Amino acid sequence: MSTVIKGGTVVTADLTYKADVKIEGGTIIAIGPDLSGDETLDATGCYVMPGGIDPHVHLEMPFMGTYSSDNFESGTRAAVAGGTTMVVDFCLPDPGQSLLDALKRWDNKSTLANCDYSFHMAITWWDKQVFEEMETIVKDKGINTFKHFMAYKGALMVNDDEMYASFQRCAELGALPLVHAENGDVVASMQAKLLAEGNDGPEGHAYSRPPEVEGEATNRAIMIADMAGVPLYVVHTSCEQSHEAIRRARQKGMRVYGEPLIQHLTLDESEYFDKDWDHSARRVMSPPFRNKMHQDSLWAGLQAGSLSCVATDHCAFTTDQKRTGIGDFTKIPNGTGGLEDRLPMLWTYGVATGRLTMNEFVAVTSTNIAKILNIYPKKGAILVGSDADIVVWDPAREKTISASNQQSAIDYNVFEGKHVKGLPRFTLSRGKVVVEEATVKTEEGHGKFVAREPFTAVNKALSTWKELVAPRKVERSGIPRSGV
Ligand code: DUC
Ligand code: ZN
Ligand code: ZN
Ligand code: ZN
Repeated sequence: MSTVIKGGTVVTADLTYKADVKIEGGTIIAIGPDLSGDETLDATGCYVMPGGIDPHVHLEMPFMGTYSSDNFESGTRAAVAGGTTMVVDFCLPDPGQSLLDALKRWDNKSTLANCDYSFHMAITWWDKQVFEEMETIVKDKGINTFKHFMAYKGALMVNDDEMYASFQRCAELGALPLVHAENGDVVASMQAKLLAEGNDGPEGHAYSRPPEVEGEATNRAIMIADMAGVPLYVVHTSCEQSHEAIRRARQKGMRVYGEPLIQHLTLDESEYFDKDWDHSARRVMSPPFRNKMHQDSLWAGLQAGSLSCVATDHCAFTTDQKRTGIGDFTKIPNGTGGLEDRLPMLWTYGVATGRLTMNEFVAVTSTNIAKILNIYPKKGAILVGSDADIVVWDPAREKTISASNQQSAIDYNVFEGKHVKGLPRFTLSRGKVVVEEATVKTEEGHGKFVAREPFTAVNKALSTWKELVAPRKVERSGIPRSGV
């Protein structure tokens, strides 16, 4: 059975051209004029683009005393409804837990997926067992990325010695370290002070995580990665301080990647002030939303290429879950949704406003991520042989975002009321039509795990730190005796 996407304009990260796309057995088998097949999808007036890849989601994740409310079924259903055809979730071992045991839990959860997916492995603690298991994770389990939390003190946070050891291990194995860059010690101290002063509302969350804590941690992680001789991926880059550190590193030749979220690009800190408690608490995430200066910095980074991809950090909690933090903002589960809205919001606020070209849109929602994750051109491309993960994008289709008709399992949407123009006409997951007009036709379990090979290019040449050469032992004749 072959399918032809007919009459559309193919848009990739570097080309825009009229062509039909023919699919068979889940892959693209031909691209060109006047193709025919058993089934035809009408793409007249539409752009045929690689499906979105969201490199940062948390589905059914145990976190802050609860579980995020979208699981692999509802989360990937939301993804495809918005044109995203692959997600990367974070496998989070409990401190002390074997990485391989944690992975079994993630393997079980993900059997519900409606589209393809992969995992990042989190390093939440450190000892010889973790060091050894990392090799199995990379060589046998198809995971080439390790996440490090520099915040969430007393829970997920790793210290600098642990991070440096893990980064060096990543360098040996050809893996890429990721960081959640916020100074967890300073955050914990500011949280305690705010609470002691009676500042217990959701605005306290924003006050306790200023851009400086993110900038400091980003700088520190970049320096540590450089000394370890590995590239670095900074998740949810939300502010100029962090972006500045990334820009500077890239200018020096370091491979450092920054990932702004669609939420930080389009929502600002006013969400935490002069709004009712539920409104603000629903928008509590880390890092928090920032002001316009930071938003402009993120848009500029996407335009100039100093920031690489746009994600969601989709980690959805219901209003009831958020309310466990009434009287203590540090207990509000951190996280917001966005999987269904990432592409339409970025198109509306990025492409339609002229901030991004269509090709840049494809680059930052799909192709750049595929390259960084080492799955290009299986994913992130419209090429013969690529997986048929495709979104047929209708620039004339519009809607007002509302929780009342979203796929996510939660009872609100942080983008409620935003009008978007540009939505999928069709979404295809490995050739299967999973969205047609506004109808979602997913098949639970259709999604498959995507294994990712180690990076062969990772080597000591990545470091700009000249001291990596063997230390020279200095021979001295006269050594004073101690105490003299
Ligand atoms: N930030 C969030 O807001 N939620 C999940 C984890 C994170 O770092
Ligand atoms: Zn994070
Ligand atoms: Zn996250
Ligand atoms: Zn299937």
